[in-house]
Amino acid sequence: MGFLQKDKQKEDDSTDYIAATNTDVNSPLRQIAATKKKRYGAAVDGEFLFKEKDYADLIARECSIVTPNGELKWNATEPQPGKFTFESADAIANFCQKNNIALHGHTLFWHMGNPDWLPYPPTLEMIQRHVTGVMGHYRNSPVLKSWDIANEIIADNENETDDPTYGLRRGVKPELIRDLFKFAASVDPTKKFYLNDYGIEGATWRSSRFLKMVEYLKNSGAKIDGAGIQSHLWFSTAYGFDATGFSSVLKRLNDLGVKPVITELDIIIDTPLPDSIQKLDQMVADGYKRFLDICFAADVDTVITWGITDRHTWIRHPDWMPKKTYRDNPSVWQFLRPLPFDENLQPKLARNAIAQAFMQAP
Ligand code: 9MR
Repeated sequence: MGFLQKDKQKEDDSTDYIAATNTDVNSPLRQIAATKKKRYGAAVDGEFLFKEKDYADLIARECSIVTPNGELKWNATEPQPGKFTFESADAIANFCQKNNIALHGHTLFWHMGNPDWLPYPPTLEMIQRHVTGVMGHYRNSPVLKSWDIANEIIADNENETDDPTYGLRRGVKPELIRDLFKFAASVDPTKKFYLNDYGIEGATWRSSRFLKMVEYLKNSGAKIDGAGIQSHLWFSTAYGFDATGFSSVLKRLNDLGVKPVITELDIIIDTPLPDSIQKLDQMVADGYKRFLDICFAADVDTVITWGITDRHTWIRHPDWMPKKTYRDNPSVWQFLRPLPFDENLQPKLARNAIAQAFMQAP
């Protein structure tokens, strides 16, 4: 029996939890996650979701939450000043509704994914118009439950900021982010609000600044419910993972009453690369298991991978990603296997590792 041929899951969350009592490692990840009152999901790309039925079926089967890859970014929703378009984002929202999947809104504020006319940072006036238009459109959505209010506001590194305290990107002031969060709460306080960032999965310069910013938002009375920990993780045969540092980031967030949420997980294997695809897949799987065990020990309840299949992954694209041809399969892309399903949508060791982590979660 093919892995994908089982019936699509159409239950609502509560029936997901009930149906979840009889799961095994091959059950849909959304159901396995539900046995622990958790969610599994993926970033989806509308461009493929409505063209590739096998991909859409896989998303519907496995996911209880999805994030649009690009459809809710500023360049998609407000391509001209004050002119809003929601066609592609709404198509994803409708898909979610049909398949009983929650939608995570990504993102209202970022330095990328913007139309050319938009300065960074935008003025507060531009931000308010944007937030009013976009959050307002989804105010009554039955599926959209959470927003990345701001994404990647911390500078890439300490040489690229004029702000030693919060480490914000040049030109961004903490007050602007506070005002953005406060304004968003005036438009739609019913959703969960996240501050989302990368490179905070350990004791790093970025994670210490991120935590300070979370604290600042809390102390200034802004509504902030969650911290989006993107988790584009890099592993290699040469270096490990800062488990202790990551655990303390999670603990600090929990202590602040800001829920850590894994928003963009994928695993990139850096050079030196292992010498076979099998070893590579095992490394990726081990990475998932190791990382998720730490997350679940800290009570994380939502895990979103950035894509679900190696067929569609952002890491194929940037020039700076490591590239290597394997002797046993001379395709230049073979080493890029960061996600739970392969290019043919067959489950990989990584999928099994994610399932095991959910099953073993406290
Ligand atoms: O995966 C996304 C890619 O297709 C887009 O071209 C790019 C720019 O909009 O954004 C990618 O997604 C990013 C996400 O929005 C924020 N964190 C990093 C993700 C990978 O680059």
